[in-house]
Amino acid sequence: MKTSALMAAAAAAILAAGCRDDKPVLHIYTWSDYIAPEVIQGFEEANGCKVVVDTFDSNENMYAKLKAGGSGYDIIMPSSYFVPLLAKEGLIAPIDKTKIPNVAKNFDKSFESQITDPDFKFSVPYAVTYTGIMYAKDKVPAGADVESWSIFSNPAFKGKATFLDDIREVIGAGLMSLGYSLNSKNPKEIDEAVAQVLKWKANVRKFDAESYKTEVASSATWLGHGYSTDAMQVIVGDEEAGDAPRKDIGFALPKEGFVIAFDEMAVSSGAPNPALAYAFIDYVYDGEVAKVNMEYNMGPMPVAPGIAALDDEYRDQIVLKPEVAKRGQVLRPVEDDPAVKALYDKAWDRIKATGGAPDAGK
Ligand code: SPD
Repeated sequence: MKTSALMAAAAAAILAAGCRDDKPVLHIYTWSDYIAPEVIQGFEEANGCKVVVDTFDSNENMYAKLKAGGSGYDIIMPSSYFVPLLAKEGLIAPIDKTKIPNVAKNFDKSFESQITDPDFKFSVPYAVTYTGIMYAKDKVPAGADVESWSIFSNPAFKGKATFLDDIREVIGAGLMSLGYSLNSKNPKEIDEAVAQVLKWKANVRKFDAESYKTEVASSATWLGHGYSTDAMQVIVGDEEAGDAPRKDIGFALPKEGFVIAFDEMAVSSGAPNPALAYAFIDYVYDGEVAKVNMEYNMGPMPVAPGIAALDDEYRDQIVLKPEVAKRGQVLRPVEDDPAVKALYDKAWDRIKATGGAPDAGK
């Protein structure tokens, strides 16, 4: 049977009308692979609603979209260090704590020093990621130290390394490798960090905050500057999807220091459905929901009963050991100071404009 284009369009329209329902919709704007599908489904069933998730790959891109207006999002998940800027610009609304009782009940205070808004005035902490190096074990030459940022200058990785497309992460790696604070506001230190990153850039085929996850897994990339949650999801594998653990892939947190970055849940100031937004924030602070979410994410949420309930096989991979955690540095805001922001923006422009290895990824 042959169907004309018009008939096909009519059939599609009838089908769409038949499928339409009037459920309320919660729109979430977040990072990729960051909310367990079971959590979304559980929330939809419990609240008779539909959840639509859109993703961003950097705080800067998220901010640009919000500034352009008309996003229609209810919940936004900026990193903690970005919350002051969004609050200052009126892009997120003050939190009504009376609507999220699970947060006061279950927040794990041991994470308090890692967040920017400990009174939850504009945001509620969601989860934390650690930034390090995801690598293909069989490509690391004998004697090379994968626990050091300096591995990015090893010629064995020419055209096979990637950096996150993220201004604070990249400049921060440069700063920490030189022994400076991740949150430096010192122009001389930032200049030195740029020079360091440019040395590494001779090996780097691209800046990308998402593709390294699958590319290290397929050996298109051998060294990926990346987030702990993304790397651990690949390394541990998705049991239910039948993916075996990847023993050939490693993730290292460099000895010179690594980034600790909390991501938060904030209610958009133009939220079409703030009631559902609060219901979602409260839902993910339930201990059992948080456990499921953490075991999907492979990173900690500051939800005490959720951490207590983690299966032993996952606990060691999700919760950092204190001796490792002490090497980490928490990303703090610099973006709300226009002079410092301009310093970082200029440094980033120089990094992006200079050098780089030809794309050897294919
Ligand atoms: N796929 C999850 C990525 C989460 C990244 N969070 C931290 C970003 C700070 N630059």
